[in-house]
Amino acid sequence: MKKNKLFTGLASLALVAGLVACGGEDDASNGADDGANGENESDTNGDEASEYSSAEASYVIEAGIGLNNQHPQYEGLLRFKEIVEESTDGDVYVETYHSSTLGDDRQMMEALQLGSQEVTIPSTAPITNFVEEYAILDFPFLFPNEEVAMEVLNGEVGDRLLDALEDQEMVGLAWWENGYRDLTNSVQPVATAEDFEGLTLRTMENEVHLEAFSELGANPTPMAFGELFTGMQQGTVDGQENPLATIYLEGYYEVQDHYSDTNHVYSPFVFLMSKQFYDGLPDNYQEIVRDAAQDAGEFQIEENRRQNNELLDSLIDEGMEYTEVTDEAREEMAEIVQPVNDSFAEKLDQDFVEQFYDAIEEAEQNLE
Ligand code: KDG
Repeated sequence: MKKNKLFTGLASLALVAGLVACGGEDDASNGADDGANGENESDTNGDEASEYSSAEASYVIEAGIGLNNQHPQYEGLLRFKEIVEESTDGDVYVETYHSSTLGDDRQMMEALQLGSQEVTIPSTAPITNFVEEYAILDFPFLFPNEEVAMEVLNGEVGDRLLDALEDQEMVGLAWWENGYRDLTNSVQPVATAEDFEGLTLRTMENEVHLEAFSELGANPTPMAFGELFTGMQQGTVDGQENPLATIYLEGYYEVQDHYSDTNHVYSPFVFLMSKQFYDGLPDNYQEIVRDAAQDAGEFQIEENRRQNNELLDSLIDEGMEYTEVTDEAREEMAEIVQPVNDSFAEKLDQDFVEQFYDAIEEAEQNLE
């Protein structure tokens, strides 16, 4: 199990503070040799091998993600495709697109709202621009480990967040996992909170991230995921933060020197479907896509955790310098950003915030 090496129990601390204040066919382990941006060039974006065809299907799902075809997220998407096509005997056909071919997270969500794209699976951070409650998921140092996070997300409070998407013309079918985010940069080793000073860091489009990194002394700048590799290559940003699997499989070692296991925030993915499309499916197909998103998600989560846990040596082999971040250093970072969590928590529905922190506490007890 990958733990946030810091704080079992930090969530309860945050609770007090907050409330007082207010299938792929690809080998996913070989990003190193696959050319620019860690991609496997043999892949045919949009048209993965299948015994079915879009021409014979009654429904076609265009599913796009930002990550490349080496990432477990894409493997999960291929598993979704396989289950859906087999269960409907090809009557629902799934076209899969990776590497932001259909746009960045925000553009793809907007396309879902319009009904011009059917599926995307973003990290939760940019969803905050559509449903403000999602901000809570990106509070730094919130979840003590992945199991607690998943227990919370698959419980009532997670359902509440998924239900809230419907007003935004999207249906949340399942929680998938990106994992704990770590830091890379090309300027200096980052071991302590002080080392963030002056670093220009690409962040996702999310106010919590922007404020938290500012609080740490960095210069955060929001940028679409698809522009990040070039941004680092050209020196527009000094660094970025993402889970280890992304860092390795996207080939960031080609343009970054230092990696630190900050584990500063747990990042979930949400499997989103266009509401317009979902509502137009017959009941039995709605059930099939729901179950398929869940089942493919279980596979994705397992594979994602395996890779997040195993890829450090490969990253070092590629020449990145690894700086281990101690629990004390994480604790200091957490203290510095806690006021950001508290001020965002104050802006949200207090009932929801309380329910959310209670759910973390309960999940911790259940999983002890
Ligand atoms: O496919 C998911 C990506 O589009 C994105 O959400 C990855 O965490 C991410 C980031 O840093 O933008």
